[in-house]
Amino acid sequence: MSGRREVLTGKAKFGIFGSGKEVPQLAMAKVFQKGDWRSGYYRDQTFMMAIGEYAPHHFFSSLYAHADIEVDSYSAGRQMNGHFATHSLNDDGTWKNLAQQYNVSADISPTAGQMPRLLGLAEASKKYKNIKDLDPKHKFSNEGNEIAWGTIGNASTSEGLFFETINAAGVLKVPMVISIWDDAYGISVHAKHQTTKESISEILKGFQREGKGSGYEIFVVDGWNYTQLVDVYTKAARIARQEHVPVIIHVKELTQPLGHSTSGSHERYKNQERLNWEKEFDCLKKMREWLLNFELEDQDGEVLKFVNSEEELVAIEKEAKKIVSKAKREAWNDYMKPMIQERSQLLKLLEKAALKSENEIFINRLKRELAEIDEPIRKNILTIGRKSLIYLREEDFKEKEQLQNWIKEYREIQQPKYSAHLYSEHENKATNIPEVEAQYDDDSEDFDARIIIRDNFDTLLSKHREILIFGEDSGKIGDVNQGLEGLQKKHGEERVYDTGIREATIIGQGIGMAMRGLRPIAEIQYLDYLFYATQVLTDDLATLRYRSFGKQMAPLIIRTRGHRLEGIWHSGSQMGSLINLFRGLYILVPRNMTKAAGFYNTLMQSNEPAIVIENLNGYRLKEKIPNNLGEFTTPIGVVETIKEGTDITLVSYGSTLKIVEEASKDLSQVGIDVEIIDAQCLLPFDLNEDVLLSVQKTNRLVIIDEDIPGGASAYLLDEIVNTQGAYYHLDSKPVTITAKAHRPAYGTDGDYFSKPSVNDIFEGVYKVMQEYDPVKFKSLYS
Ligand SMILES: Cc1ncc(C[n+]2csc(CCOP(=O)(O)OP(=O)(O)O)c2C)c(N)n1
Ligand SMILES: [Mg+2]
Repeated sequence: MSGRREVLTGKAKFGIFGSGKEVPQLAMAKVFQKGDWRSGYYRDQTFMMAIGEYAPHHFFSSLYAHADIEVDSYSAGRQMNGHFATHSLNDDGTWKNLAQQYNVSADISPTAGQMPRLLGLAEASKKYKNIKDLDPKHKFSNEGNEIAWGTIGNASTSEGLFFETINAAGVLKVPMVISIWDDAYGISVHAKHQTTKESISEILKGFQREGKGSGYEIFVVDGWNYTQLVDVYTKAARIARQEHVPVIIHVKELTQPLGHSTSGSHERYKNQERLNWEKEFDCLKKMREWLLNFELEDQDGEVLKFVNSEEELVAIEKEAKKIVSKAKREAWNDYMKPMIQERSQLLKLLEKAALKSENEIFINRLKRELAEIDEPIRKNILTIGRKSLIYLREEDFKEKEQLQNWIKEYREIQQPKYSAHLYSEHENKATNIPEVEAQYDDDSEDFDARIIIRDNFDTLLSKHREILIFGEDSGKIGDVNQGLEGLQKKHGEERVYDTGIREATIIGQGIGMAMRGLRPIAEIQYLDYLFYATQVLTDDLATLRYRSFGKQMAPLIIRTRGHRLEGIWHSGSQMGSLINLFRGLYILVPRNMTKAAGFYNTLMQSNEPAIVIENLNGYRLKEKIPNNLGEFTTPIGVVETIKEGTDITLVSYGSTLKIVEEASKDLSQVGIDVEIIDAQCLLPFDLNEDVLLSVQKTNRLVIIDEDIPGGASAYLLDEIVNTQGAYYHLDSKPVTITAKAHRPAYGTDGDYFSKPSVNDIFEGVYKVMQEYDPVKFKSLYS
């Protein structure tokens, strides 16, 4: 109720609480051990308090979105309240000892989005159990004894991710216990619209194991019955921990006493009968009755009780309310204090500047406006400060300079609170790993390029025990292109293995295992099928470091293949969508297998997530095998000039570069000398601004892209022209040559008419030169 009031009085924007789900969470907390993991959702407030990771002060601080990780330790105010997390990382980015602490993976809001990651968290236990010496210091695991505990609302089990995870965990046989908090509703929508037969345990019955066979143990229990809950949770923990058998606990008969959130009331969608039942069966009310009536005779015949009378219980409740009220006051004061100080600093500077300014009246008006705000926040402070500079723009005096400096500095201090930790900010961040060139023996010969990938993975698997590679067809046959040929046999089925066809949970496996100190390489067979996992990638993986303010990470490497393919579902070219949705990951687009292998080697020296898109049509092309496999690196965020030239800069990436190179030969025949730059990485792009240097020389720019118009080419153009400032050096309009707006048609002609061809590139570049010098370069078509 206290939290709700903070929203109603405007101190907090929104609130979502754990009411009606408290008692089963106590039972879960009882059996949750150090080293275990939770992957759950916004209702788990009681659980978090019961394991000691959520105090009343914290409860209010996160409601106010206190932007300080020491205060709102879940997200430093970046997430709504009720999104929990513990810290896996020290301030310097190194791992804490996860085996000796309670672990809560940072929650996300999309319903069932916690499920794929849960699978990986549970699978990590299996790896720590089955792979010898994987964690000799027991920093991550105690021989795989940890359970991954999932929680999910009844309505959220309607999501595909829930069913995909249930099936996959049954196949993998991992120590995962999923609790379903069933209050018969999802916001206002009743179970009859959500779940067949209105019962999730009823429809999951086919997963129940029989005897020693595979499958789940499934429990159904009433959420208000504390003793039964403790019994069920004790059994569930034993089965999952000791037998590595997944467990489902369907916790029924829970309620929504305050409705879903602060956004609405449940009287709007429940009838009187249901409302009466909810009052009667509120789990706290039932537990209170149980506490009052509890009696147990010990060996000496003495009767043990929790409380002796109703009055004693009321006194405890009163005391609890006092603690909460005090915490609320303190949390609010802690939240406001720095901002009140910051406001007075600005007010003083405004006052001084006003005295000198011809616009004194206006500045004083702004000052008054700020001073009159009861509870000023940073937006108020900066809005006024920045507006004042408009009035001062034509004046020049010391006090104005002080004001300007204060505003600049204030922004520099405040902005990171909201923007830091999208990527690693530690020394070994991926973009800090230096280039180590591939080296070759004098007599090195050309081989099918897949061999480089394969032998490089072989070296990495030998070097790093914590690497695990998995995906559809990755195990037995060593991937569809044989980049992993023979590696399962050599490194074992626990380390190189097949999965079902279920992209979202393949990524989930990777995220969860990466969060527990392993180095998974999850394979998505073709780039076009990555979209099944898009929600998991964009909502969970890409935001993890950001949403936990750098306190959690999942250094997952995703290996896929695409580039310049044919057909609607096999085009391999949707880079623009990745760039837009996957900020927080690195998007790497190597032009050949040596470059790709170099990226894997770079990533293994760092601890950040990335997607490497190999060229599907490059595995059988010939490349020489470097003699420093596992060691040479491709730097991240660095472009490479693959042909120098003077007339025009061409930027492209992936296997389109082969076509660009071909076109460049034709162009040189007509006297056009192009410079070709391989972008190599789309996120981040060209940190050294080498393309700018090239444009300074050529004064012309063409971007060639296999993606749709406005896709990755628009991004590259913006980066080069706006961010790098190439605009100032251009003598011709910059041009993008892209695929058509539709998905590519199939077949060779489909490709020719869908994606940029050698002709398209020749003509596009020629046109730029023709416009510049029409006498030398005659029009091709008129
Ligand atoms: C993918 C997605 N769709 C919709 C929402 C909005 N939403 C938030 S909670 C919720 C209902 C969830 O109900 P349930 O799973 O039963 O959990 P409960 O809140 O009842 O505990 C919905 C629809 C969301 N967060 N994510
Ligand atoms: Mg519900």
